[in-house]
Amino acid sequence: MPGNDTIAAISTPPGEGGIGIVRLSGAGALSITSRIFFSPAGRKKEKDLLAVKSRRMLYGFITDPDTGRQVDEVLVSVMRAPNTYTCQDMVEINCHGGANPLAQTMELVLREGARLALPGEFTKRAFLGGRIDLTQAEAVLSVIRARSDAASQAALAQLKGGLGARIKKETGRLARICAHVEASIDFPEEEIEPDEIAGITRGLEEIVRNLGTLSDSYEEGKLLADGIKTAILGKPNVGKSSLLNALLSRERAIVTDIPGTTRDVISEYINLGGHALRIMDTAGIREAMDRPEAEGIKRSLAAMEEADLVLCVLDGSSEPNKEDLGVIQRIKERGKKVILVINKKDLFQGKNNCKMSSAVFPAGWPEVCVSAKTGEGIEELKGAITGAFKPRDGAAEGLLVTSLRHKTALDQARRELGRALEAIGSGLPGEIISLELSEALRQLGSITGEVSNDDILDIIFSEFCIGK
Ligand SMILES: Nc1nc2c(ncn2[C@@H]2O[C@H](COP(=O)(O)OP(=O)(O)OP(=O)(O)O)[C@@H](O)[C@H]2O)c(=O)[nH]1
Ligand SMILES: [Mg+2]
Repeated sequence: MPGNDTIAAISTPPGEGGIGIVRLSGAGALSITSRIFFSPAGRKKEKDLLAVKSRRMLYGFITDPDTGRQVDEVLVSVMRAPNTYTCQDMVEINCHGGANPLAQTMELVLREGARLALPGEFTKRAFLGGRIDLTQAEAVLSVIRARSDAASQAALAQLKGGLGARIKKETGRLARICAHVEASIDFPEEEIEPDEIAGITRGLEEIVRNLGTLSDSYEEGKLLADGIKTAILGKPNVGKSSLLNALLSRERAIVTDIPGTTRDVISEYINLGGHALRIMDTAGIREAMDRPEAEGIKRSLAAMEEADLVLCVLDGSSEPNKEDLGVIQRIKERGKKVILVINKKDLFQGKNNCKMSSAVFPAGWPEVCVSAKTGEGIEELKGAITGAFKPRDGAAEGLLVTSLRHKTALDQARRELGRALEAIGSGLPGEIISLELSEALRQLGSITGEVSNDDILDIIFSEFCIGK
């Protein structure tokens, strides 16, 4: 059960805002607030607050009861257990959104008996109170961090319990099979018939397939959650920084006609067709002229390593040289997903006059001609980028696994089930099969939190902000 001491935190981000919220949860949430809640004229509103119906707001002043000094004009909302975010009594004090009113209100709340909440502690209480499973608790963070419509949608589906329900469905099936196998161990006279063995095998194979579909969705889910990491690569002066600026529609990176202008990786987010793209402009790759340039090129290559997509930029107004071929070769060796961007289209008329011959391009690399200067072809390039990451048809029925923790547990469960299937195939005794099945159940239970331990919970909730 969650602790029932009363926790409090400033739940809104630091800085100035229209309102700022101090949030309390626990058995003392109402009584603590009632002691510092007064009317504008300085009358105690303790009774009003203690008697107010759930989900109502009251107007008043937060006031130091010892000195009568008013701290802020507020609206206080009251939510009574158990139908609240944390399943406990909750109070939210809507202050003015400035550092001082919030800090002073917080100070009074702590003085009256609340303690400062740990990161994610409100959500942890919702989980421990049984209102949400662990996948839903983790989804709260994903909703907060979503950088695109698609990421929000995936996070909301998980928040509503979609992933948890899918896992629980497979867990239920597996638990029934496990019980059946265990019955045959406890009551040897109830030996499993050969056609029942075939049924168990089919059932387990189906579970393995379903878990596999979920696990395979991770690649897509991760791209959604983290954004598609896109590195712009090429030799110096081909227009990489100009391309970044054209994609962002603002002059973010320095552009000059001197080769070797960009020294450091410049990373920005853009939204493309509902997807977030983390786009990295890099230093041009060539034999470095000095140490800073050499360091820059090292970073360009590191950006390529971590990229999900490489935009390989060439200058279509000049012949390819060995520097271009060097860049192409490096990208090819790493087997990266790539789009060839032939830039400076304004300097060549149509493909015929393009000096870049397709002969130097590796087979299968899609090409887009653009002018970073005039903006021509930029929309086509955006289409090519989103086209490269279209979701697979029918993948996990719209559900995406976005957490490595979930994928790891799914894969572990699949391995255990694989071993159980082998054991069945080799006619090994029920005890061994049951052991593998139990371990698979434990792995699935760790995803939803039916099986958990304090260490795992601490790791998960420590990523949250204080006040959520
Ligand atoms: N005509 C024309 N010039 C361009 C285009 N794109 C870039 N340029 C010019 O090419 C030169 C180099 O552009 P940058 O964007 O700095 O090139 P870069 O690849 O980032 O160069 P480094 O940072 O040195 O590696 C500048 O003079 C740009 O104005 C284009 O589409 N058309
Ligand atoms: Mg540059």
